[in-house]
Amino acid sequence: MIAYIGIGANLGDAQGNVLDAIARLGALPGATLIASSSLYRTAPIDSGGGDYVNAVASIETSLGAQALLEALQAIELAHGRERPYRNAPRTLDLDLLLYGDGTIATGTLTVPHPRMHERAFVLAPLLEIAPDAVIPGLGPAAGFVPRVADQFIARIA
Ligand code: PH2
Ligand code: MG
Ligand code: MG
Repeated sequence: MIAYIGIGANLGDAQGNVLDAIARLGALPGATLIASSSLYRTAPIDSGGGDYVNAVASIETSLGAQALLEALQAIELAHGRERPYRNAPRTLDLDLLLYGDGTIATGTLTVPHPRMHERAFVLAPLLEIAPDAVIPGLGPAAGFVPRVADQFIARIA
């Protein structure tokens, strides 16, 4: 299965945390890193704190979606992730964006990520590594880019 993971951080060494997360994704038992995007500096959306560093990675994995989610949460915890309130500034956030062409809705997991098509910080890095990405139920990710043109995002050189 090919899965796409959204990566974000805006606390501590955000850039270092994002790079470490990409390395840890590739080192997961049952996963191989396929591609990772550039890092992007992005304005917080519905969130306090400073600018975020965001990226997207793709992995080939034999893990089921729930097992993958738990692996992502373990990496977040390794970076001291705390959840004092919704969308609080965070050392590391790993979101399962796409899991093959699957749609999943359980109490703990919704795939595709329900807000991914509204966020430039997801769409730009996703399209960098997967220009033809399709969001199940919504269509080509590229079609949503014009609607997020007002959200600040800059590729980090
Ligand atoms: N994540 C959020 C809420 N807002 N804004 C930016 N720029 N980047 C994020 O990763 C982000 C956000 C919830 O996970
Ligand atoms: Mg998130
Ligand atoms: Mg999250």
